[in-house]
Amino acid sequence: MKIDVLTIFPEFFREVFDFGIIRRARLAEIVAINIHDLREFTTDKHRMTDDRPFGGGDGMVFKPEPIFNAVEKILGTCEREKYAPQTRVVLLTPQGKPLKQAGAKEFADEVENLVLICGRYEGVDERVTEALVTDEISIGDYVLSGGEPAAIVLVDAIVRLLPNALGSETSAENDSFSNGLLDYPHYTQPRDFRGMQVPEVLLGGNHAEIEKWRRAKALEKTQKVRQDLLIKENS
Ligand code: 6GU
Repeated sequence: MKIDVLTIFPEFFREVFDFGIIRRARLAEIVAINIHDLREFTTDKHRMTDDRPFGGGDGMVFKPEPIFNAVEKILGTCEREKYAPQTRVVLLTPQGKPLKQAGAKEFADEVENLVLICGRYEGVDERVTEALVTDEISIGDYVLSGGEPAAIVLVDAIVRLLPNALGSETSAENDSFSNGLLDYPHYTQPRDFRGMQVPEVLLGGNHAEIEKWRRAKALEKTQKVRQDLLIKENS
């Protein structure tokens, strides 16, 4: 998968993709991630990426031109209808569709070329959404000052699901959400830590009993903190 990120803060991404699973996936050429400075795609003297909103109101709005120029350079076209297959242009915005594990999985399974536009809270010229964007995504019901942290979250959620991104010692199958439940509790050495004991069932080696216990704990946890996961079908 190739991922191109459009941002006014390229420095924000300087080291975040240099660690752990994402680093390994990049080195193994499972994914290539390119960060683009939107300012490089401006054509005016002051290299302005934003301007005041028509109709008045607070805040600044991203101008369409730098974003169109950037997408045209990256994809060879700025007409959504002419994108190559398996290409998606995502606008990160609090107005987007909430990101879920199933959505990340769909991207990992189907997308070859991913362009991420980091919006800003005040907004992006609507013509970007109309002509370029295939998906608008939000990472949750709270406000971030820009789409950059959301782009990092989205990249992480997708890359770890790409084939061979996780080592054989880890697996995405048992992750929270992949089965509609939160994960079960984990314990490691020592058995007795400051008087706190590892549950007896985990020490016995009875794998059927261990599975049963884990399932019960996952359900209990989900019941307690995320009842919505049990009620609606939105893994
Ligand atoms: Cl994608 N962007 C911003 N600015 N705020 C958010 C968000 C995105 N998702 C949740 N809040």
